[in-house]
Amino acid sequence: MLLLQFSTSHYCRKARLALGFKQIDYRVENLTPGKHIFQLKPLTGLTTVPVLLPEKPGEPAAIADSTRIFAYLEQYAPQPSFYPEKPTQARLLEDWLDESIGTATRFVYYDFRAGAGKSIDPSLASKLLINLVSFSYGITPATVQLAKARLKMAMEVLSVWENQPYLIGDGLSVADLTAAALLSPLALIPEYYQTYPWLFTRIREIHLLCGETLPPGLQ
Ligand SMILES: N[C@@H](CCC(=O)N[C@@H](CS)C(=O)NCC(=O)O)C(=O)O
Repeated sequence: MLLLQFSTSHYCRKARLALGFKQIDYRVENLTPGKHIFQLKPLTGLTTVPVLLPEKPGEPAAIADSTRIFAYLEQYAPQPSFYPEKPTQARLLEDWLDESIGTATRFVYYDFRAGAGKSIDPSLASKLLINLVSFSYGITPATVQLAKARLKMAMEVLSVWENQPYLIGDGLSVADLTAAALLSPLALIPEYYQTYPWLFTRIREIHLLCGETLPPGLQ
C-alpha cells in the first residue's frame, strides 16, 4: 500500500498509527504543499492528505480522508479491531477529534510556531510554510483564542487518560489512535507539555505500540 502524505501532517500521522496498529506494510510518498492539489484532485476529488492507495486488484484505487482509511483498513484486516468496545461511542469521539480538536490543534500549533516557537526552525522555507498555512486556514488571534478554549475542553474529556490507558473500556480504539495523532503537535508547546504530562505519556505509549516514530518534542 502507498500512503500519500505531508510528512508533518497530524492527520497523516493518524493514518500511519492505524497502519502500524494493524501491522500492515506500506510505503509513503511525501507530497509538496501547493503542488499536491494537482495530484490529489483527479485522484479523489478532494485536496487533502492522507490518501491511501491499496495497490491491489479489485480494491479501490484511492481512499481519501483518515476516517475512510480507518474503515477500509478495518475490513481489510479486522484484527486487532479499531472498535473493540462501544463502537458508536468510539466513532463519535473520533469524529469530534477530527472535526473540532485536530483543527484547534493546528491553529494553536501554527500560532506558537509563528511566535514563541519561531526558533524551532528559523529557515525561510519554514517561515513561508507557516505563513501559507496561517493564511489558508484563517489563523488569526481571534480564531486562536477559540481554538485554545476548545483544547481546554478537550483536555477535560481526555483526562480519562490520566488514570487509565484507554479512552473507552479496556482496549485501544480509534479514539486513542486519533487523539494520540491529532494532539501530538502540542508536545512542542511548553504550556501544554508541562500542564498535561499524562497526555504525552499516552501519546508516547501509543506510538511505541504502533511502531511509529515519536513526534517532535517527544523524541
Ligand atoms: N478530515 C481530513 C482532514 C485532513 C486534513 O486536514 N489534511 C490537511 C493536512 S493536515 C491537508 O491535506 N491540507 C491541504 C488542503 O486542504 O489542500 C482527514 O481526516 O483526512
